[in-house]
Amino acid sequence: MLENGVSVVTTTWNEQENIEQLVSTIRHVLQHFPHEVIIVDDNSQDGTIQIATRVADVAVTKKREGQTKGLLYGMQLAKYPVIVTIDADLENNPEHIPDLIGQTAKFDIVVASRTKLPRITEKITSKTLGKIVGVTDTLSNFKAFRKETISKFNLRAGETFGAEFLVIAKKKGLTIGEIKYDAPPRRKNPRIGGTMKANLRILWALIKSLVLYAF
Ligand SMILES: Nc1nc2c(ncn2[C@@H]2O[C@H](COP(=O)(O)OP(=O)(O)OP(=O)(O)O)[C@@H](O)[C@H]2O)c(=O)[nH]1
Ligand SMILES: [Mg+2]
Repeated sequence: MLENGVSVVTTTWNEQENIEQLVSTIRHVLQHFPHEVIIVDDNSQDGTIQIATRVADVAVTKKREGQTKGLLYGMQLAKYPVIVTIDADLENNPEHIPDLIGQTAKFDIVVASRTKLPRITEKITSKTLGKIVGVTDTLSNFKAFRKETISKFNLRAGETFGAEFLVIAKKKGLTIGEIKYDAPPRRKNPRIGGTMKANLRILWALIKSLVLYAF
């Protein structure tokens, strides 16, 4: 799978401090294989796009639409047969990419699940949706899948931190596998909005995903 090439897609919102390290780790991990890094930036105000343009293979900037839409946008630009999506803030360690891709021989979609989910709302969401989609971290956007599956993903719910992706996969009869990894401790406060807002957004994502699954 790795031999045929990998497109790594990430989205950024004010990731100026992290983007260079992320890209250099990805390149190091994939140094023996054809690969590209695609960065979709939502008009960050901290100069992320300037760094992204220098270090990525493809860097695009667009209006603010959230991570979920950004990932879908980036996937559509991918040129290799396998796609990996990853957060840019170094919470998803690129060292796990080969392991993740290895599992795409067996599953249509492979999710890298964190062994510990820090927020109570993440635990509730993953317990509930996990029963449907069969993975323990349903909000993980660290995933691998074949490019040909993208055409099936007509995301409708807006921001669901990746949960809608898995719900659609399940409804379309795609197989979903997972690897588990220890994520670094989460920063004390979410970068975007406060803790309360982050929890509400997660619960809202759960409700939208359940509705989409039901109808
Ligand atoms: N393009 C784009 N990327 C975003 C947006 N919001 C978040 N991201 C990126 O999506 C990834 C995950 O976002 P985070 O803010 O770290 O979300 P999180 O990991 O659930 O929350 P934290 O606890 O704050 O780390 C990071 O790479 C962000 O830069 C957005 O509106 N647009
Ligand atoms: Mg994060």
